[in-house]
Amino acid sequence: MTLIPKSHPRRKSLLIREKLVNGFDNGLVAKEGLLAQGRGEAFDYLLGEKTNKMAKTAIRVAAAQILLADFPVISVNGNVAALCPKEIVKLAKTVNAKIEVNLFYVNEKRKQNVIKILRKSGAKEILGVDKQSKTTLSGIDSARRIVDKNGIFAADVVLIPLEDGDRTLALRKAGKIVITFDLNPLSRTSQTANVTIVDNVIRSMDLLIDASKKLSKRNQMELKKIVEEFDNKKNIAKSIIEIRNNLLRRARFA
Ligand code: PTJ
Repeated sequence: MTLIPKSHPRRKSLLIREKLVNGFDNGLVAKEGLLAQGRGEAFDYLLGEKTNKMAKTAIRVAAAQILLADFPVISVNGNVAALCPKEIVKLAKTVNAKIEVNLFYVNEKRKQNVIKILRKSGAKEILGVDKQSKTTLSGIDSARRIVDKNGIFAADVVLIPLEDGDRTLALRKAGKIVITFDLNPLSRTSQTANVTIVDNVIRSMDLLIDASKKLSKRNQMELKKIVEEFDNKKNIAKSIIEIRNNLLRRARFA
């Protein structure tokens, strides 16, 4: 592991990067996952590397939406397994959701490594493992359409942090309510999801757990109101404006 001095101005960001590199070395993260991280870093930089008001609003709505679900499922890929496996397990327990390993770049060995880290983090049941319960989402031709018929396929609400646009679209077409974490407010996933948390998953997963705990005391009517009052497109637009404002502020001092 590279030693990052405590005084380094970009220490936090570099430590997140290290998690991904370690995840890659330990067979959790795909090569493409490192590129996805780089893209995320760029947007995080432009967003000011903090959880903004819009992300906090989306987190609250996401918590309400998951608590309203009959059958919520959290989809875990290589990047998420490297970044926040403990938080995934904690969230699943808090909101009574299933966990499904669902890789974009299909690779059996990597899948086993993801399962191992989730088990080590306390997960008892992990879906997407049993070959007998494999089924396919329509609308995608590649192997990426494979899901678990007792998991994502049956879910009404799916949490898909850092997802590919094609599959997000396929999930929406299959009638799922989709929640995502995506630092790029312009991505197809961000634009297609029902609730988009434009923030670094490593910062906001804990906030989603906290919001879920808080809102679990509310009744269904109150939760529905939170969801109904939310406009995802408007909220994403505010994040894009935030990026513009951050750039203008920097340009003034350049
Ligand atoms: O492990 P696999 O095979 O399932 O592959 C996972 C990746 C992430 C490689 C795969 O789903 C993929 O290629 O995703 P994309 O299409 O590159 O999209 C990832 C999105 O997540 C991009 O819009 C990034 O900006 C964003 N992103 C990257 N890191 C983070 C992030 N969003 C939130 N938090 C991050 N840490």
